[in-house]
Amino acid sequence: MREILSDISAALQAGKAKIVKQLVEQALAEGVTAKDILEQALLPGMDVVAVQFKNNDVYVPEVLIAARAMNTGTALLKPYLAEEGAQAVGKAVIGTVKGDLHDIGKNLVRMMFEGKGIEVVDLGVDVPPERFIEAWRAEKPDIVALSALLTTTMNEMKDVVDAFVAEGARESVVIMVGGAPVTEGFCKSVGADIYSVDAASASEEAKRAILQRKGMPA
Ligand code: B1M
Repeated sequence: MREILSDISAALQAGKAKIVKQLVEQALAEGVTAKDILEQALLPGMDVVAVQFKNNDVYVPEVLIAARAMNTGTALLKPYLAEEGAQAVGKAVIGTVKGDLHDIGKNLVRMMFEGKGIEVVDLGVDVPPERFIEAWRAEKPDIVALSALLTTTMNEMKDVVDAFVAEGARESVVIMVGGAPVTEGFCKSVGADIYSVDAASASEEAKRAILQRKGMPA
């Protein structure tokens, strides 16, 4: 099992999406769990790319193809990350904030939400505040989930919170924030409700918040 996990990680680092796909399918067929594939192959593979990027050993094009390979791999895990018989508990609107094109973490949060039975409307990346408001009007979600990976774009989260205040809708949604530069203190400072460090805890917090809103036992 270790060997196939390190092969998946190596293929991801090399940006070989087709090979990642084949190996992830093979690992699943061999009984390796989706959680192990995510936590012991895909995420560590992306961590290696992140360090190389930071050190200028690789550049945007290489990172982009590695990111595509990562998204190909995680998409295959989606059905396996869903909880057995998870019932629809509520609805979330999710997006990466304006100016930010990073979507791997946001996609993981979406998958984990879906795994908890939360219906997700995914607005994609580079989403301006007014688009979150439009989605709120159309979808009436319980949760609005914001992702940001850049120190320059995390401040957009405040603009989204402010847009909900201006709309008179702030009390009608739970606003969750996350992404590498985001912290609990930042969450409080922009007036959001919940900060989560990773996708798994975000989905647990989201489910708890939805059940609480509906007065159901968490
Ligand atoms: Co970008 N990039 N990037 N990049 N990139 C970072 C973020 C950076 C830290 C790399 C570095 O220099 N060390 C740096 C930001 C520095 C800073 O702001 N201080 C950076 C930079 C500078 C840039 C560009 C400006 C580079 C350039 O053009 N010169 C540019 C900006 C483009 C833009 O957005 N406008 C850019 C571009 C790109 C690519 C397009 C090449 C690619 C993105 C492709 C894609 O997403 N489809 C990319 C990538 C892949 C990265 C790194 C290497 C990896 C990010 C990632 O996907 N990690 C990243 C380095 C790093 O993070 N160490 C980097 C894996 C993912 C699973 O983790 O997204 O953190 P993450 O999600 C986590 C948690 O944060 C959390 O859950 C996940 C884990 O379960 N989470 C949430 C995320 N959202 C959440 C929401 C929640 C709760 C939890 O609730 C709602």
